[in-house]
Amino acid sequence: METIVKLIGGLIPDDLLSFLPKEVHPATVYLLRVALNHQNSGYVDAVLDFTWEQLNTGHWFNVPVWLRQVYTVAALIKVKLSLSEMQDEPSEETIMHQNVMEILDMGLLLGAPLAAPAPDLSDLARILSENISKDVDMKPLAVSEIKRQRLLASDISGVHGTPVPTVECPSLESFYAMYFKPLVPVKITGCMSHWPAMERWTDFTYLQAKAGARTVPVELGPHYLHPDWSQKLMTVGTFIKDYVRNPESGKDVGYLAQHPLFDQIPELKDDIRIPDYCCLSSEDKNEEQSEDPDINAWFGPQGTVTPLHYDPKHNLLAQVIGEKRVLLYSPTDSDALYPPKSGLVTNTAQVDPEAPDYESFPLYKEISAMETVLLPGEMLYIPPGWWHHVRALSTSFSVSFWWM
Ligand SMILES: O=C(O)CCC(=O)C(=O)O
Repeated sequence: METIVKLIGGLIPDDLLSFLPKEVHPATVYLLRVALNHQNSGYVDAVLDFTWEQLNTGHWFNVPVWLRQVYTVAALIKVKLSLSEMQDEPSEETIMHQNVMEILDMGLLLGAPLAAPAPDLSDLARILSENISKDVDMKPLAVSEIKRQRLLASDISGVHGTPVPTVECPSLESFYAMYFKPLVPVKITGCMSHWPAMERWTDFTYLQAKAGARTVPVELGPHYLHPDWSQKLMTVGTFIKDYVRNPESGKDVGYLAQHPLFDQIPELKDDIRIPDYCCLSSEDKNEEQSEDPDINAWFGPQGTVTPLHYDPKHNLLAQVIGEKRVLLYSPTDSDALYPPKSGLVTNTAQVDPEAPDYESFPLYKEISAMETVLLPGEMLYIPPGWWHHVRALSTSFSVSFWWM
């Protein structure tokens, strides 16, 4: 216990207020100063709560970075105070470790990095996680388990499509000329065998050790358009135990969907490889201008569904564990998919290809889909603007790479 307090405490300097951005409100500085001087968590909780409210009002896109930095500083102060409480109450060790882990993860999810030499929350989280995840019983996911519970694409109701073309690990030049430039979807095989994740992630003991104690947002319910859909924060360990391992236990379908897990837990990034194709660009960019792709994790049991939608970026959806059925529609068919004209989800079709309502959406009868089943080790190139509908046929872990 003392080691954790020393290891983490030693990385958090005393002058945390000096990392606050200049835009911070003086009342916030006052509350944080009182919290530090009087070792009083109540004051920092107040700052975390009202900053949380501000961060969750309006579009995330419009939230200023400085406000997120205020959240990070408050999270660090909360961690510092919790560590000194831990010293006074050694009997509560395990609960306190988990509490500190949660504060760090909330800081990583909502906050923003501070200028050096401020401590990096992901370093603190890694050190703590290495010390608290080991004692949970988590068996490997046997390949036979995946096979047993697998659904066949032909069993899915609704429409089916013509096969998406498949190529084996094309050269950059041929991928560019045949698919990237003309914006043609393609399934790419044989390009992921060198990813350590292909082996490591089939072992849930491994995922538990690396990520079990980490808090992540999980989507609950049939899919994000459904009225019963919600989101809940939980640890990866709880998610695996209650939603991935035992999905039949009567709870909602749980999906760790579109989550930047590899930014939150950089150790897991060592298990994947950014595909070379992500260096291609449709715009004239030199090497310095090209950015790393946005990398997201999609992890869940059989039956997760991502409704028919499109994204504005190039996408490689890489399948690590299990199988997914993907339906694709061309951007030229957009009208026949009836996306709402206004609101938050104008990139999502009203048509459900698994239960099409031809009366309400008659133009949908006129168009046809492309279809593929992604197997472990396969990647699907989805060009910008192409509509896609995704259903997991088994327990599944995919990684998407979005880039411009
Ligand atoms: O795998 C999924 O469920 C959806 C993936 C997706 O929509 C994407 O990568 O853009």
